[in-house]
Amino acid sequence: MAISLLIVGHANTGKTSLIRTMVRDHTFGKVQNQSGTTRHVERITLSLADQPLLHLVDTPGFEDSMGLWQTRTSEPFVQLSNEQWLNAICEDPNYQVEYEQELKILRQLNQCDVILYVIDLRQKPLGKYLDELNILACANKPIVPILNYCHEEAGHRTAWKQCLAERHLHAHVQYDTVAFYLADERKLYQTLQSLMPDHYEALQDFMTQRERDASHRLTKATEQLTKLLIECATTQKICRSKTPSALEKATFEQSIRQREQLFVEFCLHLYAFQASDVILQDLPLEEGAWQQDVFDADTLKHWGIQTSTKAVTGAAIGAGIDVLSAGLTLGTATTLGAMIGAGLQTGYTFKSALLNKLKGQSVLALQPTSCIVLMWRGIELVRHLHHRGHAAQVAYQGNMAMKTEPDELARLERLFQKLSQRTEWHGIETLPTHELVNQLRDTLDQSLKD
Ligand SMILES: Nc1nc2c(ncn2[C@@H]2O[C@H](COP(=O)(O)OP(=O)(O)OP(=O)(O)O)[C@@H](O)[C@H]2O)c(=O)[nH]1
Ligand SMILES: [Mg+2]
Repeated sequence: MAISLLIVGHANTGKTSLIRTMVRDHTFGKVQNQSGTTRHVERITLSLADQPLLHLVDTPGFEDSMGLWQTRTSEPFVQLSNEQWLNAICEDPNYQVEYEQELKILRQLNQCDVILYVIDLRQKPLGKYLDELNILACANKPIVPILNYCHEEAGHRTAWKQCLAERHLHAHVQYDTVAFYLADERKLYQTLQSLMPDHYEALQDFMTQRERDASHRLTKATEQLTKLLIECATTQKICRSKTPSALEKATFEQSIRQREQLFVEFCLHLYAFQASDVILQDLPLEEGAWQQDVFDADTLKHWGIQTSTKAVTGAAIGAGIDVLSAGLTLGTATTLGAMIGAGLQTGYTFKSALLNKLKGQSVLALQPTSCIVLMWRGIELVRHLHHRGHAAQVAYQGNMAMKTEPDELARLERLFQKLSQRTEWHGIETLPTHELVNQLRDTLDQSLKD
């Protein structure tokens, strides 16, 4: 038999949000920043290996608990036991209209195993909330207080803990339904394990599965981000003149942005969110940050060519490049063209880039600094989705903070510079086993670890 959890609390404390986050389903119920959003009891089930494990029962919020609790000590109920009062008031025609919402909660009390009492920590433990606890205690069922909004500043945590302790409610759980942490969720299931020992093993397996799923999602997202970065770093667009036209630049930028958008969509699907959960601002691409000089010293070195000047440009080719593999000094562009045509071992892409340059064309490619921006956006997005509760209402717009130390920045620039030369990796399905790919993957793993 599955465990039945009754989710109760004052209106607008986040009951429906808690269920959405627990089931990772943003479509459950209706969530709104106003009281009285949930008007009816609604259920959803969490399963383990296709067997129902937990029934989560959402209820309308308490509105007038003080009035309801007063009836407990008035005629005709004062002589009754707590349990008898609960049953009697649910049936009494005099109270059906006044306490319509509250009675919907009370009618569920008999059928549940555990009550999760959701507290909005931004509110002080006022009398009306304490009366809700008094009413719930009449059912003689275990109550687990859920301290919601636990990641908000300046909550009333201490005052609440004190009030709960006075009512012998020591095993509370913090659980922010918007800023979600697996460790908080684990505490909830551990509390359930102690209350429902018959379900200990099943709850343990469930937690293990959840943790495995979370780690699997992170691995998938990291792998996809590695692919995005390699794909973008190796994207090149050959332009028809020495200076790329506005249209050529726009097309190139568009291709990078589309690739990033595909990554966002992949992550949204992976973490079971919808398109409206992430509305990224456009990738900032500065004018002029695009044109890569494929003839810079590093690029040439990669192909076994040593330049006589530090930053040789296309125009300076004629001034002299030592082709070490051939042991020759090239005097003119024509000679170089002939060398390439004759099968210089520099790889197809570089050959075509050289030839294009010689033909008065140019190449657009992503600068290492733009690759780093892309990387940070990706890391922040994955981090956000990993901790985004399924009740979150505000769309994520991206975090542009570049928290990189100068040394690390220089290392990343060198890494992306080297990656950008690996144009043979552009568009490949499976990433190669290569030191550069490992370095990139390690960088992402490290950043996503905490
Ligand atoms: N920042 C933050 N907002 C939350 C949290 N939990 C709920 N909210 C917001 O609080 C509002 C109310 O959430 P609901 O889940 O509808 O609350 P409820 O208790 O089901 O409300 P009723 O059905 O009206 O009783 C929504 O705007 C939620 O987005 C939380 O942990 N942190
Ligand atoms: Mg609700």
